[in-house]
This record gives sequence, C-alpha cells and structure tokens, in this order.
Amino acid sequence: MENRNKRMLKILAVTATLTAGSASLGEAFENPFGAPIDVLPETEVMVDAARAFDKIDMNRDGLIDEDEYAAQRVVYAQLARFNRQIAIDGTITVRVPVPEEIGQTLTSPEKVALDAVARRDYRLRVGGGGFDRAGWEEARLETFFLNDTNGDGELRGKELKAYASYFAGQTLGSGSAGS
Ligand SMILES: [Ca+2]
Ligand SMILES: [Ca+2]
Repeated sequence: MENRNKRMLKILAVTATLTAGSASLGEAFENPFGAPIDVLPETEVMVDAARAFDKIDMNRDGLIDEDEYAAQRVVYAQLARFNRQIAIDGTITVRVPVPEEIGQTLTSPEKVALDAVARRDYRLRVGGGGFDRAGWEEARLETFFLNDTNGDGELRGKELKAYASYFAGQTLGSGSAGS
C-alpha cells in the first residue's frame, strides 16, 4: 500500500508539472496550479472528477477499488498540504488555497486516520468491486454538495475553504476531524 501511494503521488505530482507546462502556453497563469478563483461551479468539479478517474484507477480495470480510493485520499492530502493549494482540473485549471491552520505535512497518525476514514467512507458508499466512472463522479459531486451549504450550485468563501480543507485531509461533516 505504501508503494501504491508513492506511485500515485508521482502520477499526481507529474500532472501538476504537466499543467505547469500547458499553463505557460496560456496567458497570465504563472502558477502551475492555474488561476486563483473565488467561485467554484459544480460543472468544473464534474470535469475534474472525470479527469481524475484514470489517474486514480491505477491498475486500469475501470474501477476504483478500496485501496485506490484510500490512496487518493491520502495522496491528495499530502500534495495539498505540501503545495498549500489544491488544483481543480476543470475546463481550465484553477487553484484554491489550503487554509493556514492546516499543517504543512500529513503526520503519520493523521495518515493512518485518514486512510481509515477513507476506507469506512468507501464501504458505506460501495457495495461490490469499486466505483465505476459514474459512481466516482457521483461521489465527488456529493463532496461538492456537502460543502455547498446554501445549495446554489457554487462554492465560495467558507464553502470553498471547507472544500479545500477536505482535500487537505480533513473529514467532512460536523466540523471535527475525529469521530
Ligand atoms: Ca482499479
Ligand atoms: Ca454555495
């Protein structure tokens, strides 16, 4: 599992680098993670989820299994903390800062806890072999909707901050990371 995480870390990190290259072809985006945004619409999250599927389905069997699901949760958190931002790979790549109060690194206990939460989350959502494409996109959208507290189909302000915090390894729900 450790190796799987390392492989995925490499793949997702390479993605950020590639994005850096393509962004420089564009105009004003100096940052490899794309342009900063104030508003994140649901449509961009859909595109991001669709693009993420192939990176997360590491063995290319068309399903995101429990290990792959847990690995992406941990790897996204590690990258988000290290980079201090999350990239959303929508129709254009955009970035959202990770709140300052979230630590620079994912500690070992945090990693273990996040892995356990991800596996529990996975088992609650998936019955059989894993998320297929549609199921995965639905799961990502669910994360979006849980953070869209006013239900207007867009994340902004505190909603966006909570969304970035989730990818940085905080768990959704009643505000506490524990439970
Ligand atoms: Ca798979
Ligand atoms: Ca909203």
